[in-house]
Amino acid sequence: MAIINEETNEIHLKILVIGAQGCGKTTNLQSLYKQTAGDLATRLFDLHGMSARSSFFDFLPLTLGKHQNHDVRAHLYTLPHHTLLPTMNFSLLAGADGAVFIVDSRLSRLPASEENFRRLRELVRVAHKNMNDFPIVIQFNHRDDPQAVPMDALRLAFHLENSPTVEAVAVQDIGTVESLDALADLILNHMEVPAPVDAGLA
Ligand SMILES: Nc1nc2c(ncn2[C@@H]2O[C@H](COP(=O)(O)OP(=O)(O)O)[C@@H](O)[C@H]2O)c(=O)[nH]1
Ligand SMILES: [Mg+2]
Repeated sequence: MAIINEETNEIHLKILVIGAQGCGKTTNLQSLYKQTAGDLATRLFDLHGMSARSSFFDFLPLTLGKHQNHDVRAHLYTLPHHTLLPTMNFSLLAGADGAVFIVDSRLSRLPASEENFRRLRELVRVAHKNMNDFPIVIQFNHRDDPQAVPMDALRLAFHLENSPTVEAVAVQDIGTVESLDALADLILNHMEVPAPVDAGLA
């Protein structure tokens, strides 16, 4: 769940980046890291140097800007595809504020993305009971592939009510920041934020 620290006027969001193997989860985090590195509060990990660990999961903390006079900090986690299973990820998902679900647009990867989408819906139902309570942005990545499935077909296959969609080419930094921004907006717009401590001075 989001944590609001009223002493430091910070909001901490926990965001999952999920999708089938090879869809671009790590690349999304690398792209976000690259584009926001100047604003990073903490540089805990060098993502380029953690290929061994990234087979388990990736983690990226970053600062998103201000919301109602609070600094918004996001903690992004990616999960490898094979752990997107009810038993292992129930608590991770239950504690998350939202997710970017990445669809791999390549034709040959469609079955894997569809299987992941099915599992995601199952997990959300178990953890949150109602899909509408859990903000999800659907990112269609690998749009530069010559075999990319047309967007019309993808939008039909991967549709969630209230979920914004973003087209992306994560290796070219296209759509990565946009996806995170869209998700942060969804989460923050549904959150009750107390007046900041220094509101009187602002
Ligand atoms: N051409 C292209 N390659 C991409 C794109 N996104 C990721 N990749 C590449 O696809 C491979 C798998 O990406 P990765 O982020 O490791 O996938 P993960 O398994 O979901 O973490 C890597 O070689 C990336 O450089 C994209 O939009 N276009
Ligand atoms: Mg990865």
